[in-house]
Amino acid sequence: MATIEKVDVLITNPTRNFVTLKVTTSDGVTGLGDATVNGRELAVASYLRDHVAPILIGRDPEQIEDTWQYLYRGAYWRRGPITMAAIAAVDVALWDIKGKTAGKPVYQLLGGAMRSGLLAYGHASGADIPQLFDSIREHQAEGYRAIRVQTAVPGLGQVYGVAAAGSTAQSRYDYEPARPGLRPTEEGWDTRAYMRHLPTVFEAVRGEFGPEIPLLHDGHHRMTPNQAGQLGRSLEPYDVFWLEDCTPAENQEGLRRVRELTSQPLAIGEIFNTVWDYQTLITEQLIDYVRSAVTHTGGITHLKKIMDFASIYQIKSGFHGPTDISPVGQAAALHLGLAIHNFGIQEYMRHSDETLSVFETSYTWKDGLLHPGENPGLGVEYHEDAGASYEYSPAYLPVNRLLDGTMHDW
Ligand code: GCO
Ligand code: MG
Repeated sequence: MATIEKVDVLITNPTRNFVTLKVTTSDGVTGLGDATVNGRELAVASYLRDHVAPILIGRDPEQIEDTWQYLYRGAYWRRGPITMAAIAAVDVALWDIKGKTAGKPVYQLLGGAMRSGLLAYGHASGADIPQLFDSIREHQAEGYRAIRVQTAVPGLGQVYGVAAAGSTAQSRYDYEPARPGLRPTEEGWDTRAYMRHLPTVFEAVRGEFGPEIPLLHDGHHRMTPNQAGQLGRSLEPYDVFWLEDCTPAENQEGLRRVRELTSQPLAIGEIFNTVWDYQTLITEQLIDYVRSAVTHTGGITHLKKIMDFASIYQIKSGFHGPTDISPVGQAAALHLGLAIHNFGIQEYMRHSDETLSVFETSYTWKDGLLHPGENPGLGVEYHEDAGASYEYSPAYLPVNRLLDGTMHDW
């Protein structure tokens, strides 16, 4: 029997920080897992290096579920983004190894392909309507068939989801919210101004681009349930595919109020870590899409359980896929998305060329659809020399204040 012989934590910064776990077996097979938690990267690196790597050595790499339970129950301190990202990295690396050992892509081990490709959406944004239209057209030219729409809000400065003014098409395409530096930058926020403005944006976009194209929007945790219900109602005429993170959903029951007020489809979960965060949302059908990333939700093993649970309630996937999910995390999401019945849509932002020089991927993007490819395992190679040439440097997500200075959700 092969055993786990070596566990390495690889940190790199090819335009943004990534933490990657590399597990090597006594047969020389390697597996990769993404352990990147944006803005808190070194905490997961230490968790893995100091507390997980030593207890993995000598274990059977084939025992994925047992290892998952060993790390989850064995920690005693359950859940949380750091623990669950660390467990996810191990889990995904073991699926990669299992695939390589079997000579099959991971999606085959999960039950095989349910579809020929995965519908993906990209991030269009603009400081004003003409810039937004340009950005939507650029996305359409890149092949996107579904597009997320974010704009600036009159009277406010830089806000979530909008690439900095004057950015080139390429940087607008690669919008990235974490900023390098030793402290978070601060943004200003006014929920009422946002709620007044957003329906006018969707009216303009539907007027220009017609009724067909799926349009999405991210509220980024900023509204109360009542406000979210009001916004959802005002978006109903524009057939918005989903309104994401309309409230900070720690209080799952709060979504009951949103559902009372609007039939607008809702997506939640990019900051969740376990099935327990979804329990009320799923059993009461308070959401339509699960937004988790494999990276932040305990890996393929746990996210598959969440999706099977969600399938009973006709809730679909909309896995998190911004640039802070590494190509390894993205590949894992694609294998899972291809194999589950209740796939909905996949978020997809292309990584920078520097990132792709460290992580060589084999997933494909064609006619608006992603596919994980046919290579055994996940299909991602990590070039360690290239990775080592990009040193970690601190970067933080911004913080948000209301106009009177009160700290608000970012
Ligand atoms: C999204 C997310 C991201 C997050 C980012 C934080 O919907 O893609 O909201 O933009 O803000 O992943 O690290
Ligand atoms: Mg989001």
